[in-house]
Amino acid sequence: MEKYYQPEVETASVEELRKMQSERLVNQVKNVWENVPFYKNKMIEAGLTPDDIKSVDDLHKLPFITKDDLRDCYPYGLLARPLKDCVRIQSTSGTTGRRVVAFYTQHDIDLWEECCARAITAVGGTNEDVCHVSYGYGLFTGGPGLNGGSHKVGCLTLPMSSGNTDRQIQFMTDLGSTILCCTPSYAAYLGESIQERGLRDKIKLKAGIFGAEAWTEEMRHDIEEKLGIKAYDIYGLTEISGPGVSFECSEQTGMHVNEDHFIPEIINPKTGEVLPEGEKGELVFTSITKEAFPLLRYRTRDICVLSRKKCSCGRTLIKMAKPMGRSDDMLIVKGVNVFPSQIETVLLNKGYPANYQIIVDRVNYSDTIEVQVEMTPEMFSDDMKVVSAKEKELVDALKAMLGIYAKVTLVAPKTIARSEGKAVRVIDKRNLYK
Ligand code: DLL
Repeated sequence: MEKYYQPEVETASVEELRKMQSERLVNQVKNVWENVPFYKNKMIEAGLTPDDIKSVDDLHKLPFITKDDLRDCYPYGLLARPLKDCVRIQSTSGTTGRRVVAFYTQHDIDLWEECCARAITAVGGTNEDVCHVSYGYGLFTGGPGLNGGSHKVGCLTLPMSSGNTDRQIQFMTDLGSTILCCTPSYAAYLGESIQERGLRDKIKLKAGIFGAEAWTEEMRHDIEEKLGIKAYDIYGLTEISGPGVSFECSEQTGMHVNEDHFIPEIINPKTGEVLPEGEKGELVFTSITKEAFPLLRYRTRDICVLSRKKCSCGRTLIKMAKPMGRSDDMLIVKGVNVFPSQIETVLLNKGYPANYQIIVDRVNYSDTIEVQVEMTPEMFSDDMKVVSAKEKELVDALKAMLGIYAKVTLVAPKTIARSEGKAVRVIDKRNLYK
């Protein structure tokens, strides 16, 4: 029997949902008009007042908001509540200049945790479960979000955070973890480590909630087999609250969007035109219940498809497919958001020419990133010691910029293929989006 955390919403009729969305949208638009000068100015520029937004049908009139807007408004420019009402911040994994800081009131945290509780309930979680949370804790939303959801469901919650695989496996076997929450890469790695240690019979896992990065159906089957579980997807982004914006159910064919809090739209990323259900385009969200940090028509840059096809789980919430790519050049490497432009900045600052290539791969379920950089004829040396020292200097500078290790290989002048059109800067061998 399918269980729901909030059946009155999760199985509401489409009409009921639309009514709820319309009321909340109208209130949210009034709220930002009154409390966030940024939105008021944007609406005035677009010739709008709050009276122009009477229902979800008017949503398309509102201007979009982008990550650049968030950066320009950093840190407090989009706050819709006084700071004294805010109790938490979370932040994206992006580094200097690209960091996004999201604010939460206690009410915002409660609603976010409810969204995560819906996800846990959808995979069969109850107060009899032991929920092992191996997403990172801290500024990243993964750990705190699922931790809160697990509490709401009443699971015994293990706030493991990421890393220390031996300890993870020990707690998992000693305490009988039944639900695992982590990135799919880490789940696959844990599966492998458990098999290597011959402990497959000692674990009691039944389900996993895996997200924060793209993963394929092949990877799902591999994880399911290695861990003997059902593997479910979960999606979210810091800007819109964190994990639990959408979640997979027993059907495992896409994620139900928590539409009572986040209205999804699909747009043509080039023209901004809203596309009909079933068409592929960029996913846009409007947060209609957020108090501290409401975003209206936020462009996620994730390429996706929405579907209202009837779901066998009984939920009526619209479903989004697994993201199929991005409309910008952001890479997610080891769970960290990386923009090629950040890498270019480091290279240029260190006096290298803009002839470089970024090669991303996944080896044993762990992401790797290599930057091949051409030396100028003046820098060129065939003394290995000199070259290694230069490579080390770049590795350190990239680590400081990105927060992760990137291998650097310096190559002789004119060895990186020149392109006749746009330079091919990134070779992503992971084939994550199929
Ligand atoms: O990754 C929030 C999260 C934590 C989601 C734990 C799920 C589980 P950010 O670090 O802000 O937030 O990164 C958001 O990650 O725009 C997508 O490109 C990507 N992403 C998140 N979930 C998925 C998924 C968290 N299930 C960005 N499949 C998003 C594919 C995903 N991509």
